[in-house]
Amino acid sequence: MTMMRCTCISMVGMMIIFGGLAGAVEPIRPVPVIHCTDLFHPHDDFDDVLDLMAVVGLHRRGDIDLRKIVLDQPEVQAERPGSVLVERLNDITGEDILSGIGPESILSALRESDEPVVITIVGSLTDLFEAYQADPALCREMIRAVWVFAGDAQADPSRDHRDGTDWFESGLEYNVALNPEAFIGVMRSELPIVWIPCYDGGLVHEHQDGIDMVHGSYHMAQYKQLLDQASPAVREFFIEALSSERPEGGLYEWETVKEHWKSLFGVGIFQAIARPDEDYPFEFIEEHITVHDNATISRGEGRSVHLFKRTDQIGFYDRMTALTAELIGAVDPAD
Ligand SMILES: [Ca+2]
Repeated sequence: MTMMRCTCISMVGMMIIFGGLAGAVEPIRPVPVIHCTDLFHPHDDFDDVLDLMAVVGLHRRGDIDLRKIVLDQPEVQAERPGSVLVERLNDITGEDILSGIGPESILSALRESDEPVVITIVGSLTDLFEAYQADPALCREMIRAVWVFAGDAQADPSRDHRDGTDWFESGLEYNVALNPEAFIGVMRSELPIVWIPCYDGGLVHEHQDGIDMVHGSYHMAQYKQLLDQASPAVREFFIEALSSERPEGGLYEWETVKEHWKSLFGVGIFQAIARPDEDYPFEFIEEHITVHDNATISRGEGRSVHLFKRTDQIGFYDRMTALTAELIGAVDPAD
């Protein structure tokens, strides 16, 4: 993001919403982060594993202080615990990153924090919504910003979503459809919101649909590029985690999976939490939104949010892939 271009947002406002201002070479104070995710093992969507690797990479690099991984959907966690993957990365890195389940795991991390925390959400908004309902004063005081990776930038997208069709005839984006009430509640809350819609105009039917988006984070990356700076231990973790989807068991061959492409939504964007002033293929603009009762959002009037916007549509996929590869490369093993 180019700070100078964001004339609509004051520098002071950006410093509060984001982590602070610092160049690439200057040491920065790690920004405390709670990462809320529908990470399961075996996974539903492997992008949650890559998001985890990205936030752990930021933690290892000292950009963020990853206070907790909050694991969405307790009933699924009981069967397919995402905590397994957090613990494996702890083993590799020597870190002791905590994981937890349910709204209390957010509230306890907020109570224990000595400064306001950034919350990132890449699954349903259930846990934060319930935490906010239980203790709105604590959330208002101790949450610096909520980075919401969910929804569609258009209230009535031209290409339908598959999910949540009982809420909205064209369907709701997947993370919204997991719990529309929670999405509505958080987006209407008094918490500062950084909104990163997953899509802009509906699902991707053709390659060009993904390229044309302005406010959607959707992008495609090839595994060999994402992992090109990964240590052998991290690549082994990646192959084991990805292979958990194989009904026949066993491990994928790297030579085969490295050619595969993956759709992603968060990953490299997390870098802007602590380093908002670097050169990214995106920026954040001030936008006013109205959150409708059917969990769609229209832009132009209503509450203020910081909205994700691509600034380099042609280069977006490649530059996002390079950003993410850098973060995965930072998940280096313990010495
Ligand atoms: Ca997810």
